[in-house]
Amino acid sequence: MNNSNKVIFITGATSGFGKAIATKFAANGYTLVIAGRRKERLEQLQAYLEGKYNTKVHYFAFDIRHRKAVNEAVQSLKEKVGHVDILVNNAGLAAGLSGIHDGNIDDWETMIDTNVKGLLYITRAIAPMMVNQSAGHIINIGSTAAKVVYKNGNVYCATKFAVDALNQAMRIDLLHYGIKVTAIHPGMAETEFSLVRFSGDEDRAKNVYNGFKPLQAEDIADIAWYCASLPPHVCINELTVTCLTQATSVYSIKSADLIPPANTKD
Ligand code: NDP
Ligand code: 8X3
Repeated sequence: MNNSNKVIFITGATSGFGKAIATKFAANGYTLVIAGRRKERLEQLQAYLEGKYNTKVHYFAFDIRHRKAVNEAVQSLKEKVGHVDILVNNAGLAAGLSGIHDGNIDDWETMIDTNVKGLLYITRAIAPMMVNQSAGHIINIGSTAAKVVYKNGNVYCATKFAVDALNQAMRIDLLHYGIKVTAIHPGMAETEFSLVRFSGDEDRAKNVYNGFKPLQAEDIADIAWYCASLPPHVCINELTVTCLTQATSVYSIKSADLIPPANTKD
């Protein structure tokens, strides 16, 4: 199918889910707009995807926390690309894992400014384009942390509860314009997420995923693709997805705890 006139804008495309979603949609012929702070990674991904999939990739390097930078990037996007069919609000992070009584307030501000305010800045800038088109799809990346709070997750979970609420609110506010809104709420996935959360401590980050097979970024990209390629009259409002061994933010097991098939000879 020729999707080259379709444009997807993905925030947080320099790694993890965003990069995998960019790759998936490039492979399916979309024109891409990718964003993140790390310009070299955006340049590399642009060159790789354009070379491999013969599709057009635009990139914008900016910090989603800076409203002026967001608005400038979107203005430039309007001039270069003209329209956006799909917005993936993916950029986000957890910083630290501490009690409400001893958490780092700078970390709290970083998470709120990125996961909530940054998402709002982008949405406020792009949604009017979709409203003018009376068409579009916003995919918000939430988390299992948007559904169930876990110990020391306090502010990260609060930002993701906010994403859940905003997802529901967007669906209502944009309903009359034929704009789809979908939240994908992933559980534990091995990306750079834990490395960022634990300030580059590789051992601590790896340890989060020890003893089970976590979600991979490509799993979320496949799901985003599925949500985006449904017939026009079908909208997935939200879905929660975890690996086999995780039920919620607080209930997960190791692969070794999976009960093998009963011995039929007994
Ligand atoms: P990664 O750390 O691999 O990717 C995060 C992306 O967000 C990067 O591309 C990063 O780009 C971007 N980003 C972070 N801060 C900013 C900022 N201030 N301005 C612009 N871009 C920013 O993690 P994931 O792929 O796992 O995370 C993607 C989303 O998924 C996040 O919202 C996260 O909360 C959520 N999530 C992750 C889960 C997991 O277990 N991995 C599970 C559930 C949800 P750069 O640094 O270049 O700016
Ligand atoms: C990221 C998954 O479990 O670390 O949202 O909160 S978790």
